[in-house]
Formats: sequence, structure tokens, C-alpha cells
Amino acid sequence: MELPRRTRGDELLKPGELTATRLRLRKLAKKHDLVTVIACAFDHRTRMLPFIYADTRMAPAGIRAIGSALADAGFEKTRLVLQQWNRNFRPSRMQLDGRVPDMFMVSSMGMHEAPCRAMVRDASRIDPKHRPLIIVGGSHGVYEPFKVFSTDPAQPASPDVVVTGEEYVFLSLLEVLLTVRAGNESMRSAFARARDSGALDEVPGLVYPLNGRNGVAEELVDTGIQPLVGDLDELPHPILGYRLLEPPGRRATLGTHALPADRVRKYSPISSIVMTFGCKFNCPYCPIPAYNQRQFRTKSPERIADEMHRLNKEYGHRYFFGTDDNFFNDHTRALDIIETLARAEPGGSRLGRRVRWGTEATIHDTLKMKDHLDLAHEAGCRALWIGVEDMTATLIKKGQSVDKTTEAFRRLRTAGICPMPMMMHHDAQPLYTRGSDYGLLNQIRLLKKAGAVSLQVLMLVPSPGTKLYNGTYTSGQVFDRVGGRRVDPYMHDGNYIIASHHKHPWMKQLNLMAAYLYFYNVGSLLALLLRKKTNVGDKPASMQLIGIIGLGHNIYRTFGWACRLMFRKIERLHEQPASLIPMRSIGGSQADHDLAVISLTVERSAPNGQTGNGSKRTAGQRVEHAASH
Ligand code: B12
Ligand code: SF4
Repeated sequence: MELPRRTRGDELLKPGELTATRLRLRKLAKKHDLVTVIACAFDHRTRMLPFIYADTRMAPAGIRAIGSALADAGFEKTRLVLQQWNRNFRPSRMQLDGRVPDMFMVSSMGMHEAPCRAMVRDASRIDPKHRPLIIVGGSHGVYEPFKVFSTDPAQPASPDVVVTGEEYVFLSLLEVLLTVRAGNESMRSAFARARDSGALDEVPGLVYPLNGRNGVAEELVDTGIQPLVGDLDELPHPILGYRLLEPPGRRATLGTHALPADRVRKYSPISSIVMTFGCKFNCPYCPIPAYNQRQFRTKSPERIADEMHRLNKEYGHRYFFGTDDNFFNDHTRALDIIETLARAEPGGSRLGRRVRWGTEATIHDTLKMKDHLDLAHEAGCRALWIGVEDMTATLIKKGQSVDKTTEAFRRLRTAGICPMPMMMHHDAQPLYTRGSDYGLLNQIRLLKKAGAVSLQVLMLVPSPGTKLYNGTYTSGQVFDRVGGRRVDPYMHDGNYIIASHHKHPWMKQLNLMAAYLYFYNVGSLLALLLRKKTNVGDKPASMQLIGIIGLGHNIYRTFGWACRLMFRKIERLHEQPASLIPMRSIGGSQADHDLAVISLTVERSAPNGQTGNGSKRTAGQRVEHAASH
């Protein structure tokens, strides 16, 4: 099941609404001296190809965006802690500006659920007199907010609220809280009063618990699907968030000062940058179109140029990664952006010469833009991550084929842009086929020939918020335990075989290794080093080196799992994960984020320390597959 859409015509905020909220908050901020710590949850067990470098060397945009929004409103006493860099950080020991923070927030993706919940638990140990208001946000909160609430009376720690939306939702929540907050009342107490008065129900995009006697949530109230900001120029400038980063270290506590501006680039040499959101395709394993409520949202070309220029000037950033879902989705707007970036001379020198950027696109749209790829190169574009998934379009059709992929890759290479294919492996695809292009290795050979510079191969795994989610579970495809070992959230990254109807799922695990080994190996590295330089310079050789090192991590982490799949018993799930705590909308009807609920029987028996409650779902479950972006 996908996230529901708001009423047609009401998906986007009115123009100027986010800007007006920011201005109102600036006025309110003068009366409130808030200290905030935001942590980015990161499970180090996910460190593998194809994410091995970007996962830690690119400070995530989500947490920075919320930090920027706070700083923009006037709350400069904010610190952003990345578990990627500070794995020993303990929220129970945090102090900033000599105080326990007023708010502690966690940003988390689904696969980082374990450290996210651990941080919430740890923060809840703070003496209730000083305990900060605890907020969880990020993509995990967007798709499965119920998963971060505890159902275990022995460990009842849960966040006070989950934000299921973007900056606007968070700032609206803050505005409500600061409006009711009296003097230097704690934020938790202001939150409780706002909740009890019904003021939170005016803010779509929240899920908050109503606690029972044992401290465990008895019910979750869902205020609905967020409205989206349509004009991304209304977002606070990303320059602000980088000033708030906690320096990397091994301590459990926070440093006195944030990471100095001149050291940001050392730890985050790549800067992710929001340019557009949304995609016109409708792949059944992808939650993105529904998340964006079928809208395509962009920043103006001038704003993008300004962000790149200022980030380059202030922090020295030269490499940018667009967080686009499909950058070329709207050809006119994409052309506008690349024309502006190619021409822009902020600060008196050509931006296209100072910065290098990459982003995501589809084969179909890359070919539509084929006459403008030289211009894209002039604008600084040097790499495109392309969701090819399956060159024969057997798995999914989105305008790709062997010929089209080959043509797109050749044109990109000629223009000096690296094609970075993202592939999906699935049950029906053999490792190798004779006389056809269907096999995984056959396709990788074609990609190599066509000039692919890097490779991503992920197995289709359930992904919340997608059309396929429900069926994957109900068909018994998803593993619960293998040889008694539970499939944990960190394994939902597409690198582990955790859902398969194949007779020998271990073969699928080995196929992934074989695919990477076929692409990344010393022979290919040497061949690239000896070959004469092409339009993409030495990038293919550098990617080979990263790939060879990364592959070591994949083998180390997943080989044992392959053996387990080979020899041990596989126990399967037949129902999708659902909230064990009853959820309701503010009007009492089905909650928008409780997508699984069609019929349920509540059975309040809390399983030990596990997410969820004892509700039994019998129908309408969703299952997801989403391995790719
Ligand atoms: C860039 C990116 C990556 C980069 C991340 C690098 C980095 N360090 O930043 C790389 C390539 C490494 C990556 C890898 C993976 N990714 Co990825 N990635 C993205 C992508 C394209 C952009 C993320 C981003 O920066 N967005 C821009 C920011 C501004 O938006 P945001 O993160 O959503 O944050 C906003 C809100 O969520 C909210 N928010 C965020 N944090 C907080 C915190 C609080 C307290 C509050 C109140 C609000 C809040 O406010 C923010 C501002 O609007 C998204 C898709 C997308 N378009 O968002 C997928 C996405 C995040 N990835 C996803 C997945 C699944 C993965 C992988 C598992 C691979 C896979 N199977 O697809 C791996 C995991 C790797 C790992 N070890 O973590 C999923 C996550 C789904 C989920 N349920 O959590 C997404 C959403 C794509 C999808 N399927 O829809 N990814
Ligand atoms: S997988 Fe890619 S092309 Fe398909 S809907 Fe998602 S973002 Fe669009």
C-alpha cells in the first residue's frame, strides 16, 4: 500500500505559506532560548557496496535541513550529531551550552531503526525534571511511524511525537508549542498541554502517542498526510545546517564547539543538495511518486546556483549530489537548470568550472535530453545514477531496453558524464543465460561494454509505502528468521536476501557477490589504468578501486548469511509489519499511516522489547519491494 494522497488540489501548500511560517517563528524565537540536539541514526552494519563511500562522507541532507530550519528561525543553539561520525554518542550524557537540551530529535531511515530506538531509550533515561521533548523524523517516520513506539512495559521509552513530513510540518509543530509555552516551561510540558488542548491536531504530519498506565502507548493519533511545499525556494538555505555539525570523535558527550567551517569539507567532501523532488513513473516497488503525492517540485535555477556557490565559498565544497528522484523528469525545467548553471558566474568566476555534480535520472529521460548533455557537462554534471533495473524490461518497463541503455551510456560518456547504472536482481533472473540478455552477468557485460563507470546491484526487498509491499508478505516471500536468526531492519538494504520464493535463495546471495566481482576486479582496474584516457578521465579506475575495497565488506558481511540460507531453516512471514498499537486519525477513522489496517483484532500482549503491539492484522496487508531509488 502506498501513502494516501491529500484531496486533489490540496497536496501543496499555498505559495508563501512556508515563508510566512518562518517569519512568524523568527518573532517567536526572540522570547525562547531553546537548545536542541538532533542525531542521525546510523547502523554501521549497513556499511557495504554500493553505498560504502557516500554513506559516511556526505552529511545527510535531511538532518541538515531540519538544523537549517531551526537556525533560520533564530535557534542557533542546535547541534547535529551524525552516528556515522560519532558512534559512541550517548543522548543521556549530552549537554549543550551547559544545559540538557530542550529538544532531542532523531532522523532515521528504516534500516537504521535499531540505533534510532536505542537513542530514544537512552534519552528517556534523563531525569524527568530535565528530560527533553523527544521527536523522531526522517524517512522511517514518514513510512512506518508506529515502528519507533515501544510496546514493552519493561522498556516503555518512546518518542513524544513522530514527524511524518518535511520542514513545514516540523516548523508548524514548533510554532504551536512556542505559542502555548509559558515563560521557561519545559518543552515537554508545553507539548503535553498542546496535545491535550487539541492544538496538535491542526498540524497534519504528526503521530503522537496517548500513554496508558504502564507508560506504554495505548493509542497513536495520526494527524494525517502532510501538505508539501511546492516552491522549493521557500526552504531555508542549506548553508546554515553545516555550521551545526558535531565534530567526529569517540566521545559519548558533545564537544564545546561545532565543526569549524574550514573542516567541513574534510569530513563531508560531498554535499547533497535538494534540486527537485518527484518522478512521473509509477514503478510498483517504489514509494517516491506516492510520497510526493504525484507532484514534481523544483527549486529555481538561480537558487540552485546560489546554493552551490555559497556552499563552495563558505565550506569549499566542490562535489555535489542532487537528491533528485529523476532529475530529467521535466525536460524544460531540467534544461533551465543546466543552462543557468552553465552560464552562472557568481563571485566573478564560472560556476560550472568550480563545481562538479551528479544526480539520479532514468534512461528514458536521459535520451530525451541527449542533445543537451554537453551543456549539462558545462554546467558541472559529471555523473548520472540511472535506474536501469533490468535492461530487458522484463521486471519493469520504464522506457529502457538494451539498445536504449547502450545509446544513453555512449552519449553520456561522449559528453564526459559517467553513467552509473543501478540494477535490481530478482527471483526470476538467472545469473547467466545462453543466447539472451536476461541473465545478471549478461547484463553487466553489456553495461561494461556500454561504458558503465560504477555498478549497483540490489535484490528486490520489501519497501514500505509501495504497491507491492503487501503482496510480498502475504505470499510468504519475506523471511522472518533463518536458522533462528531474526531478519533485522539493517538487513533491509537490498544487500541481503531476505525475501525470495527461489528454491535456493543462497544462490541469489552468491549471485550478488558474483555480479560485483565480475564488475569490480583487479583485471578491470589494470585494464582501465593501461587504456588511453577517455572523456571521463580517471574516474572509472577510481571507482574500480573503491569497488574492490567495498566488495571486501560485502563478502565479509553477507557470506555467512549465504551459508545460513544454504543450510538452515527459513521461517517466513505471512503478514506485513503493522502497528501493534491501535492507530486512529484525529476524527477517529483509520489513520493515514496505518496502511495495513483493514480489519484488525486488538490483542494487547506486548512481545519482549519488539516494535509493535499485539494487534492482529488479518487483511489488507501491504508488502513492499524497493531496492532502488
Ligand atoms: C541520497 C540518498 C541516499 C544516499 C545517502 C547518503 C547520505 N549520507 O545522505 C545513499 C546513496 C548512501 C543512500 C543509500 C540508501 N538508501 Co537512500 N536515498 C537517498 C535519497 C535519494 C535522498 C535523501 C535526501 O537527502 N533527501 C533530501 C532530504 C532533505 O529529505 P529527507 O532525507 O527525506 O528529509 C526530510 C524529511 O524526511 C524530514 N526529516 C528528516 N530527518 C528528520 C528528523 C526530524 C527530527 C524531523 C522532525 C524531520 C526530519 O525533513 C527533511 C527535510 O524535508 C532518498 C530519496 C529522497 N528523494 O528523499 C533515498 C532514501 C532515503 N533511501 C532509501 C533507501 C532504502 C536506501 C538504501 C537502503 C538503498 C536502497 N535499498 O534503496 C541505502 C541505505 C544505505 C545506508 N547505509 O544508509 C529510502 C529510505 C526508505 C525508508 N523507509 O527509510 C529512500 C527514502 C528512497 C525510497 N525508497 O523512497 N541513499
Ligand atoms: S524507481 Fe525511479 S523511475 Fe521508478 S518511480 Fe521510483 S524514482 Fe521513478
